[in-house]
Amino acid sequence: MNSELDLVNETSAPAGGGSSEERDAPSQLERGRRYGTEYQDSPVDEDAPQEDPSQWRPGSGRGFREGRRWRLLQAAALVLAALVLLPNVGLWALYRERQPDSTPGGPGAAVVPVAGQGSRSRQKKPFFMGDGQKLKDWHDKEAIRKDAQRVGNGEQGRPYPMTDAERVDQAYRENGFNIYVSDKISLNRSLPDIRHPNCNSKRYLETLPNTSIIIPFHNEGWSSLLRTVHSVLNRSPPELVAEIVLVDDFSDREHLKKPLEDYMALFPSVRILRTKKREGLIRTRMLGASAATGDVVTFLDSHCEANVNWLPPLLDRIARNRKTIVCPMIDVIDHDDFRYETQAGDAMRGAFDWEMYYKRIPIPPELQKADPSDPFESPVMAGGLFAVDRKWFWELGGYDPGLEIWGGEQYEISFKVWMCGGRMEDIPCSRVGHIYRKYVPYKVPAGVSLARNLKRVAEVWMDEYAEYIYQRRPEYRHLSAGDVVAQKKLRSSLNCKSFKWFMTKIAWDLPKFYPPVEPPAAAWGEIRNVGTGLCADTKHGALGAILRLESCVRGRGEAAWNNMQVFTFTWREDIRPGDPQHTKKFCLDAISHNSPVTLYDCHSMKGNQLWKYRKDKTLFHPVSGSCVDCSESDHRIFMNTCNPASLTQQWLFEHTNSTVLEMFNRN
Ligand SMILES: [Mn+2]
Repeated sequence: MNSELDLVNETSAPAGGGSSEERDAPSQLERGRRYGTEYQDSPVDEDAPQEDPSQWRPGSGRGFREGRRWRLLQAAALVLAALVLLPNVGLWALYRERQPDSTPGGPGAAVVPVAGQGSRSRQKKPFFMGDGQKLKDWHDKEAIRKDAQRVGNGEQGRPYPMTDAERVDQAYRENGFNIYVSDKISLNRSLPDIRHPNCNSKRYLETLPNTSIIIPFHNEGWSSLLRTVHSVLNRSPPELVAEIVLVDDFSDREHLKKPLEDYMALFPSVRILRTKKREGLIRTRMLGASAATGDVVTFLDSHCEANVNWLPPLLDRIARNRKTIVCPMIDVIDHDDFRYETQAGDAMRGAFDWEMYYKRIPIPPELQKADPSDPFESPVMAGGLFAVDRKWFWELGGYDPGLEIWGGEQYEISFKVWMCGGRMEDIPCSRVGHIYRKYVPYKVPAGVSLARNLKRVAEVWMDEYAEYIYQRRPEYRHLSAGDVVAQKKLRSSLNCKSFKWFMTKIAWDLPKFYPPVEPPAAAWGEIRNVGTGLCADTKHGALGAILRLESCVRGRGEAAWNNMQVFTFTWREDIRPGDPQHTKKFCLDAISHNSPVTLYDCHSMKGNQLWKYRKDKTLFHPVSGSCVDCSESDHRIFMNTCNPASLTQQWLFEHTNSTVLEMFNRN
């Protein structure tokens, strides 16, 4: 859980624990790296997610002024048409049908007050699509053909050949990714079409709702922000884009002021809003949504690239069921060389562990579709990239306005939509790349607000399951969540189901990977070598530490402080520093039959972190077919050909649970 769009990953930490590099933009993605989201400040008025318009000012008056002029013209045209055509009801109806959808509100939108523009209503036939609706191929064949011909730096999503001058720290300092490289790549660069081949023949509804595309940003790089906008304009059917709303969260970089306004003046569908003070990501998104006029609101991060035909597959699902929130597949744009590739594992379900770290889990066979390119249900969104029917978003209360700065909001909206009568899907035929930053280049307030956000989500939505979090994070138990009365009222007025229902019907496969109650460990305590009488030690148990032999410190009081000799052989069949109640996220890891044993991020996928503690007291590593050995003279611990007769390959755990061990060894 981290910052902006951020997408997080297996190893990232929720609150406080995370280093700053874990916090990046929108929500969470995961990929063997860490990512985060960021932001926000004071809560929005609970009853008015539409915002106080005085909070906002249009960034460039142009957007609003021209919009107003256009609407005036349109109104005049309507009056004229009415005079001419009113008697002819049929013609009149036809005329209205053919009106371009440039009026705010859009089809089916109810009366929704919009920031800065007062309330409007629109009487058009409700946007409703049956399955009988005509389908169409939305691919822009001409654009695809032209893209395929492009050559140059970063084209086709290829890595940019970095020079030493471009590899310097300075290139990353302001953005957390290499802006020198970004600047060298065309704003209109082509991307590889890495969708499932079936996506090419997919047809979507001929009549789709249009969307406002909300892009919050804070001190974003020039080329990365512009490439986001260009990719959306280049790869979206224009009639589906009601507007692109850039929401500036109080940036101070010069290029984001007048230069950005001048540049965007070239694009009539783009408007810029600016906050008057730093609001944070969650609130900035809400502000963008409150000003939006499209039928649907689509949130993107400010350093993304939309891939081929990304929009129709999203809008199609919302057209068929307006209570569906949809997420594109989030691809990875490398923060060094900008190559474009899929996340590890590609299509997976969004989940969480009971410390509320965002996780991804495989799609269980029961939910796999005959066509793997079909939409699939996901319990939790990664965070920053999704589309939602605008009215439905506000019926759900938008985000909890009490969420601050950044983090936790993806759980809130996810739990809410599932429990309150909607659903959520990931759409494999819609792909958007996101730059996962190396680190977040600006200051993010410490973990306090994230903890508070998570506590709010737990208190409002998780019912008795909140207890599982408090057991792991006792510091959350007495933390104030602030006033959650309005959120609980919302939950009851929307007649939302219980969290137990969510865990049973939607995230039923999650406990297999992240059980609320940790199953018993197989062994724990010190690991003493029989041959040498010495103990396995990781010193401070830090990531990357090499396992070595040291004098056993158990019961030696102060001497133990400099060592880390307590390990747990967990139910996942990996070995982690720490006692069973407080294991670290690092696992004993070996890469070959003669490598040292090191601590590496736990991936929970067994593989090279899977160990067997056998009856002959050897620690067997199935992947390499070798055993843990050691040498008394230089205190090294290393993998070696198994020889159960060798005393240096025999190890004694301080405590064992024979039932669990037998179960493991039966596998
Ligand atoms: Mn981001």
